[in-house]
Amino acid sequence: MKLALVGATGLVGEQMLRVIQERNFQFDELLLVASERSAGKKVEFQGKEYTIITIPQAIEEKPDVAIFSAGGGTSLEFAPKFAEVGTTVIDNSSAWRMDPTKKLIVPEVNATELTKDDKVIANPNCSTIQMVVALKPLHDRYKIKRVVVSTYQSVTGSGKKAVDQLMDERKGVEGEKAYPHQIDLNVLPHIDVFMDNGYTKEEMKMINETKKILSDDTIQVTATTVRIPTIGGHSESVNVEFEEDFDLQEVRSILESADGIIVQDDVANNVYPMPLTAHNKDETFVGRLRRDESQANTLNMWIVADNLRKGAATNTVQIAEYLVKNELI
Ligand code: A2P
Ligand code: 11C
Repeated sequence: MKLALVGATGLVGEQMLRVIQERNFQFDELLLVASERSAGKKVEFQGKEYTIITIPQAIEEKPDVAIFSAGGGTSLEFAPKFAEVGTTVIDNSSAWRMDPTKKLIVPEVNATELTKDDKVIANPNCSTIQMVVALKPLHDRYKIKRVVVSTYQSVTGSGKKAVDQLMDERKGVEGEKAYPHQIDLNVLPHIDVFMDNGYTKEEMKMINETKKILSDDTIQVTATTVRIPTIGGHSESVNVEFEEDFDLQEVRSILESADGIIVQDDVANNVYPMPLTAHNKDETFVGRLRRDESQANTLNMWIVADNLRKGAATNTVQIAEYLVKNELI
């Protein structure tokens, strides 16, 4: 198995290497790929020194799997070129997600859709992934009618430049800006670009990707996505209206037995999910489970996950693990 990591020097790429090591994902050969700027640089991984190569060099090597985390433009241009030489691409950008010919996969939810013919597989947006992990088992039992979500998202979702902006502002030093405003001691109701309908692209991703992953266009979703000065992970306040009524104890036990979820819900002892405690973890954490007393059949919950892990690197590596395990590459 020849594995290529495209965007190996980025925040998600670095996290991919950690996840590959921790999960002991097996490969025979590893290609670390980045832009011309990084080509030739040395990176140490599992006691071995690797030299960063460029995308054209990696295509010549015809890897079996290429995990992409190098931005949408790079994916649009190069994922098909890898596919042409027989590589299965798992792409972390938004480039292919809503393409009807491409699968949008969260392993706990819909990995069984994958076949040998899927040469470009899309990894969803981080804030969508953690939400659908929690929604899926509840949707199966009570059928979701409508979701209202507000997010509290980590600066790590915007890449290295944004983490530097937060840290520079903390230290009071001038530096490059990833956001149009100060982020330290502030909250920005603005993630990605604004669209004609007044929503941001991040909000539209949550709306459209959720329907595609759950294979149900009838689910109504509305979202407000917000950047906060934290680095551990994304948090979400999620209000879900079901077709059928639920029992809160049953909701808790469904979530407790679902794959990839840890329920942290003991308010008497101040136990609930937080970015600080979800940081560097692969699971999705769910808490603050309570009935919405203003409306029938409606649940409130709080969902937190490390956006660079389950929201990106972990989900992608899990897709690769599924492909290997089911002999789809
Ligand atoms: P590089 O470090 O050489 O710029 P982040 O989102 O954290 O900034 O990371 C982006 C990642 O995508 C980096 O590894 C970056 O490499 C890589 N990248 C950006 N543009 C290209 C490109 N045209 N070809 C290959 N890798 C790219
Ligand atoms: C953020 N969700 O937190 C974004 C980052 O479509 O993969 C990931 C963007 C994407 O800013």
